[in-house]
Amino acid sequence: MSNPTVLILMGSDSDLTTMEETARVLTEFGVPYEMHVSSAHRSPAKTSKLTREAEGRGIQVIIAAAGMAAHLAGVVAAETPLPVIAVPMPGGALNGVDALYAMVQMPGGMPVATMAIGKAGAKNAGLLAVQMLSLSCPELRGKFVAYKTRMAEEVEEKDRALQA
Ligand code: RP5
Repeated sequence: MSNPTVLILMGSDSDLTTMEETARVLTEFGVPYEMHVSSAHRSPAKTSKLTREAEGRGIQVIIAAAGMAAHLAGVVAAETPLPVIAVPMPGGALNGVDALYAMVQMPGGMPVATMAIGKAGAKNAGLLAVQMLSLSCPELRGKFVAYKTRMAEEVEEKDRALQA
């Protein structure tokens, strides 16, 4: 996509099925993004280059997804002033709890905004990025408010059906 404002990094192509949920949300809101497989461990130089160059290319939010010993969000946060959203991937012996603990336990001074494990987290990463971008984009804010209104209406419809 041209002029991406969100950069999505994932540690492996095995994370792609989950992270497609983030891409779906950003597409729904019309937010241009760029997605790369880039590992903190297997391709540290590539991860560093993508991260360091991001702000200069107009990226405003970075989303980092990884599983197991999930260092990706932390190493990205170390190399950029941009906000970093972390998504723990399921899989491995501990099915994402390992990644969740790694991401949520960043030491003081180095924040990453950690989402839930798996698809719910991937979806919320997209939505949180939209909220961050909304702070300087009234049109996007309007879309997000409409999204929340729709969600409340859907709950109402389900409750009405239950009461009928
Ligand atoms: C992490 O290890 C990746 O983010 C992935 O979730 C996990 C397993 O990677 P693969 O062995 O499937 O490439 O680095």
